[in-house]
Amino acid sequence: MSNPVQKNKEYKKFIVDSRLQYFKPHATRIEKTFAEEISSSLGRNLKSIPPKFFYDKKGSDLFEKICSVLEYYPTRTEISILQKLKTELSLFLDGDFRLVELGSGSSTKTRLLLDFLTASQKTTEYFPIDISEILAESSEELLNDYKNLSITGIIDTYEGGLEFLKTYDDKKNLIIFLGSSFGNFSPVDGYKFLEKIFSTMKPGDLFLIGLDLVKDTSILESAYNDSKGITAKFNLNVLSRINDELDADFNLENFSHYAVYNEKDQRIEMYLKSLTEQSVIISKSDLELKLQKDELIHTEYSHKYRLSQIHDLLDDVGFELKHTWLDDKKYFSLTLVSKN
Ligand code: AVI
Repeated sequence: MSNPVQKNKEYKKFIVDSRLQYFKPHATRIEKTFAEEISSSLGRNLKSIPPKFFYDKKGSDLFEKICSVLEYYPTRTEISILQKLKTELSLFLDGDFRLVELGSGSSTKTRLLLDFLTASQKTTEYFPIDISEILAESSEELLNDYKNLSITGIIDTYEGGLEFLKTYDDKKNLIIFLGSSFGNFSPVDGYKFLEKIFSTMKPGDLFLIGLDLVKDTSILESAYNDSKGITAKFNLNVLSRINDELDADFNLENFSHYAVYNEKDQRIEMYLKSLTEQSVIISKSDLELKLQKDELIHTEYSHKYRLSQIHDLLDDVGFELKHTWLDDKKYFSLTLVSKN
């Protein structure tokens, strides 16, 4: 990355060339450290590890693999909807839009939208918001492939990036949040997050959200218990990460992956199950963790929705519904809303 050349409020601006720039917050923000978050989430009676910690380099690679296992239908289904949606999107775009993506996303999905936007606009700006600096690698390929594209990356949390966008300029934004990542929030946090997106948007901006739908329990449970065991590796990898980064002594052989669908709460619940009574030291969190045999450490919720719930939720926040696209099997949805 090049040298910082300009400051914008509490962000530093890094100009790489005329088509690529990044903003990164100064390190002065007070955020809880990994060690502190693990100390409080594993120090409770009902033990948990926040799912955002899945995504170190190995975890992100494993997630990429999950996306192409046979049982995990969401990614390929969402791609199939995006393929048919992109031409219909023009009905809802009046004028030029910047593409703002929460998460730097799978390039296949981003590219489907960029294909359409760069073909129909003279120039297109892509604004990925992502805490990981992986942005740098994918940007180069995108700039090579789309000559009328420029990229402004925000290396920050989604909330931080949205706050940044709010006062950035007057251009119209098409904000996308794909992959049913929204389903990993708790309902309360999810609602707050939608309010945050809504408050960021100017009248005329659009928001496209991809959400997984309620379906047969067997299909859902297979998607999170794939036969190749990739999801299990992904789940267990968070313990390796804690071992490496927080100086802990989890023995991965003493844990198993457990994922089950809770019909009442409409969510896959993912846990790590302790296979024996054991104690684990997490040095940097200053914690001695005591686990009973069969005790569960919660690692993720993945909520599933009914169409009416999606529409009610978006409506409650204040969005105006434009359109929902589905695949033939009605497994997955993409909903476009606006702020008027
Ligand atoms: C990132 N997120 C939407 C995935 C999901 O389906 O909830 C994470 C995942 N966990 C296990 N498999 C995939």
